[in-house]
Amino acid sequence: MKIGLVCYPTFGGSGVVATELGMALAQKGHEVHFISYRQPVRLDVFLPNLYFHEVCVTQYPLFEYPPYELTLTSKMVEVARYHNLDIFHVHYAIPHASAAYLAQQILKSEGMDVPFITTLHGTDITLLGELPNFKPVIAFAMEQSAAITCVSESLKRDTLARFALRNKQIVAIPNFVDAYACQESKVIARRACLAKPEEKILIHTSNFRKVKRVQDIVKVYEKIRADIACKVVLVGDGPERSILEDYVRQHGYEKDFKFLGNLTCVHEILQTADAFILPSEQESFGLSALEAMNAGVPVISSNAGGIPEVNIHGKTGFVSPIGDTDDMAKNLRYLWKDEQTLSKFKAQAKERATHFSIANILPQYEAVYQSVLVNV
Ligand code: GMT
Repeated sequence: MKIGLVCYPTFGGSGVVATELGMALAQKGHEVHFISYRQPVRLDVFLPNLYFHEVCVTQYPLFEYPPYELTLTSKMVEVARYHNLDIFHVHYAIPHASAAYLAQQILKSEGMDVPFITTLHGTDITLLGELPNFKPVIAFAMEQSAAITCVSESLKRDTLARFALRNKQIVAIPNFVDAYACQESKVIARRACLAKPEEKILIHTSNFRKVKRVQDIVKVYEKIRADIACKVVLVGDGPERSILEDYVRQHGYEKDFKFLGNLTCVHEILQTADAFILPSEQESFGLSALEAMNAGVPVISSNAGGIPEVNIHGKTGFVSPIGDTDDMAKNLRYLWKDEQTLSKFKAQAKERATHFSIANILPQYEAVYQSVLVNV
C-alpha cells in the first residue's frame, strides 16, 4: 500500500504514535509518505520505503495567521498525485482531518480516489472537540472519513458522547510499544548521574500542559520526602514547567528535582527509574505510562480516561482518583516498601507492556486500511 501519513512532528503522543506506526509499516514493505511541517522527532528517514515531505508555511504581510491547513492540503495533493497514494492516514483530527477532506475533493475532481482515515488521539476530542469554534469542522471531517480509529475504549465512549456520528463506526486501536532494552552498563551510568544508590527515582514525562496536573507530582513528593530518599526526574517541556520549577526553587527542593527537558532517548532514562507518575486530569490512553512499563517501570497514576486500560491497579502499579495525592503517596510507599515488592511490580509492568507490542497492533491498522480500500 502507498500511505500518506499526516501528523504533528513534536514530542506529543499523537506524533510519536504516527511516527512509530509509519516506520513499522515501511519496514513491513508499505510505501509510507510522512507529511508534516517538520521532520517528526522520532523519524528515521533512512529506512527503506519511507519518505518525508515538509509542508512550508507561507508568510505574507496580509496573513496575521498563515493558513497552515491550506499549505498542508496542497502538499497532500502533490504527494498523492506524484506518488500515486492509495490512502491518507491522519493523526489528530485538528486540522488534519479537514485538510484531508479538502485534498480528497481536489483529487476526486481529477479522477483520483484517495480515501482518508482519521485517528483520534485525545485532546482533539476531549478538549478542543468541545469548543464551538472547532466542533462543526471536526464533526464534518469525521463524518467524511472512510474510517475512524481512536486509541482507547474510553476515547471511543468520549467521542460518541460528544458527536452524533451517522453510520460511522469507531475502531479502538490501543497505543503500542516496541521491545527495547538499553545496555545494562548505560543504565547504571545514567542512574548514577541522577541519584545516589540509596535513593529511589520517580520519573514523569510529558509536554507539561495543564491536563497533566504536574503540580500533583510535587504534592506526592512532599508527602514522602520526610522518610523516603528520592529524586524526581522530569522529562519534557511545556507551559507548566517553569511554574513547577519556580515552586520547587521557592520551597528549596532543587537538589531532589531534575528537569531534563525534551529528550529523544527517553527509553534510556526510563530504565533508571523505580516508578513513573502520571497524575493527569485527562488522558485518552497514556502512551508515556506504557513506555515506562515497557522499560520495566511500575506506574502511579490517576484514573483519567483510558489510563486504567493500560495500568492495572495492584499489578502494574496503582490507579488513584484524579487529584488524590494522598492515595498516590500511599501507593508509592507500598510499591517502594521493599525490593521484593518493587521487583514484582517491575516484572508485571514489563509483562503487561508486551500485550501492546507493535507486532500485535500493526495488523489492526492494516485491517482498517484494507477494509477501506475494498470500497474504492
Ligand atoms: O497529551 C499528550 O501528551 C499529547 C497528545 C497528543 O495528541 O499528541 O497525546 C494524546 O495522544 C497520545 C497518543 O495516542 C495518548 O497516549 C495520550 O493519552 C493523549 N493525551 C491526552 O489525552 C491528554
